[in-house]
Amino acid sequence: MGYNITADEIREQFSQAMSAMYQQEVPQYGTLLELVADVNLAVLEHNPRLHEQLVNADELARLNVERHGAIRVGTAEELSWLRRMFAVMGMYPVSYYDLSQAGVPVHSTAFRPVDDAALARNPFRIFTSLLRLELIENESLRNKAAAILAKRDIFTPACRQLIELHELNGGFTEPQANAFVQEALETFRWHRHATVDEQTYQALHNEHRLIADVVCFPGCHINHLTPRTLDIDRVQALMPKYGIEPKILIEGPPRRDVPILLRQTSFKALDEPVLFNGEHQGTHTARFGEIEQRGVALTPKGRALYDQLLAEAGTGKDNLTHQLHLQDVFKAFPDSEMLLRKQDLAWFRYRLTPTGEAHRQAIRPGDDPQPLIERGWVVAQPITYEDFLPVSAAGIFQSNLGNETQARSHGNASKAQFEAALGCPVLDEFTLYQEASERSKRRCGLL
Ligand code: OOG
Ligand code: NI
Repeated sequence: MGYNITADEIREQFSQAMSAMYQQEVPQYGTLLELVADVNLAVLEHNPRLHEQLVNADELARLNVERHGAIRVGTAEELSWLRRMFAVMGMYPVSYYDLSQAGVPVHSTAFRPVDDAALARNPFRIFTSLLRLELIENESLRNKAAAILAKRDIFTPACRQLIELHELNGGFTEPQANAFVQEALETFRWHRHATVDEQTYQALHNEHRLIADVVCFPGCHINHLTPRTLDIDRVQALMPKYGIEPKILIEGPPRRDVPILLRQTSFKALDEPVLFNGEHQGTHTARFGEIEQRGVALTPKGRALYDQLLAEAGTGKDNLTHQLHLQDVFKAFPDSEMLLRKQDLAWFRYRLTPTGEAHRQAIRPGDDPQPLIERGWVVAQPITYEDFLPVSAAGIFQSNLGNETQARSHGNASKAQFEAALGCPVLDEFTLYQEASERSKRRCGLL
């Protein structure tokens, strides 16, 4: 039998199926996709140089399929099964995020592809948070939540069987892959029927809205999907025209000539009808839409400077003031590809030009790429940031909890506990970017 379906193909199929399902569930997300597609088209039309850069860096093809989503789970067992499910799609846990710094009782990782070809094909990521019941102070409520979670199964039996089959055989046939995508989708589908009565829902909700969201439903519904835009300021400005109410602040760094890391904004979570005990009507507010603009990944040195400047800037009450203030503070962050490279602030991928190929034998391991770039032998392309930012994620969480501009506290990280629940260590994002950069240097003979 031919186990001939690649992980990339399964991920691509799954990401499309999720997007189709979420457009049906939350029609505003469909509107957001249209808005982002319109803006991206306009940006490319007006900026032929950017268009060409994206084509050369293999970035344009992935732009229209690119998105991330987010889910929240309740138990270690759910998290470790998700790890196995995402592995089938070539998605691995990268980085640890402590969201308790936002007053949110979860910690998280992002499942995503890690190698160059997989990222270029479809970089679908799922930001995955695990509820930290130990942060619920009320003991009886904590026990109640744990008991409710212990009873549910967020995976279909066929889904579990297919995951085990894949682990056994190391691959899927086409019918198995199709069945897997359909079964996996069920884990993330929205259910209007809560698994608890209204009193229990309210008690958990009063402790923290997020706890009710994680505990009271039969699955871990996808809570947002996020397309990638080339101009987030424009999308933010146009949202109201499309009937979408944006969150107050765009999170992350300011607008720059060379975009760095990740800028994000979202629309507010919708009030949706739910049923308690199969009949009693109520509402639940959890699901929203988000957009992101991605820039170059930063080295540890660049990231330290980013974190420092972001902390210095603080948060603002309205977006215009906040962005102007950010731009002012971020004047301390060099804003040209050459300076970012020279000062070792960002990661780049190196390629030989045809002239460079012709002079390959003149290039020595350890050579400084800069003069070769100036001579036209080598080009350096910014490596796109594929991960998330804890302060921004905190802002996204908070905007949906109704206290967006609240001060951010220190948190209570517990990476070891998270990894124990996950069943493996998370990968280090800096190592992944460094390896990508070094692979490219080696191909050029620079290493
Ligand atoms: C996740 C929020 C974080 C992002 O893009 O930073 C996030 C959630 O609300 O579950 O998705
Ligand atoms: Ni998100």
